[in-house]
Amino acid sequence: MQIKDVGYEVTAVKPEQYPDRSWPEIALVGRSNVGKSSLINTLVNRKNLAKVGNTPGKTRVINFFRVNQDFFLVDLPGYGYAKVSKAEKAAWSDMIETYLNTREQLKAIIMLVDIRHAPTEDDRMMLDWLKFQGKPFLIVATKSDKISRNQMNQRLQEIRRNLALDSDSPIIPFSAESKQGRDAIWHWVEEQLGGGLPA
Ligand SMILES: Nc1nc2c(ncn2[C@@H]2O[C@H](COP(=O)(O)OP(=O)(O)O)[C@@H](O)[C@H]2O)c(=O)[nH]1
Ligand SMILES: [Mg+2]
Repeated sequence: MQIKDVGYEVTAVKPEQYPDRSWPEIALVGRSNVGKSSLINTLVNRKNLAKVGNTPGKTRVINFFRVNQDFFLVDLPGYGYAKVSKAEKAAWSDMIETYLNTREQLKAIIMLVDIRHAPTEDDRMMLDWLKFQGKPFLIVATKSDKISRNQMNQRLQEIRRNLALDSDSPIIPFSAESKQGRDAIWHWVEEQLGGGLPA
């Protein structure tokens, strides 16, 4: 993907605030602190387009970033952050579910898991939903720079097993530090956008 133009578009907490455009959208989901904002910045070659390392759980909104006047990358609130009230958790999952269940422009979903850790119950719930709803999804195993090359395949297999992924479900190791996986993720995104975009 040739990045010609990227920018922050809008922040939303409810559907009326989503961008009023028909561009396709690729959404990122994952636990708080898993590296969603870092992945967006790495993909678009910007240091701080999406704010990284905010107090975990602080991102209570949906941020839309435009790419090349063609499509949006959508940064959803992180789930699974322990130190918030039940009511607040319910509000977040409602925000995430409303977007995922109703947004017609949503073409595909990237789900992030930390390569070092076993997926959580929240991760499994998200994955069950992804399998059920039928849109394409990609698993990205983040922070791959934190483990050795030897550990890598073992960790990927472990995650695959833990999430009961089909053997044809893609899983890509990624590092915002080394940029490992960046090209493969772009390749997948381009496939989802279906060549309907200008070259
Ligand atoms: N070593 C390393 N740290 C990362 C990587 N990706 C994110 N981080 C760090 O993990 C923390 C959370 O990242 P962030 O992108 O804000 O996660 P988000 O809450 O999912 O948006 C920050 O301190 C990042 O610097 C990575 O690939 N490698
Ligand atoms: Mg973030």
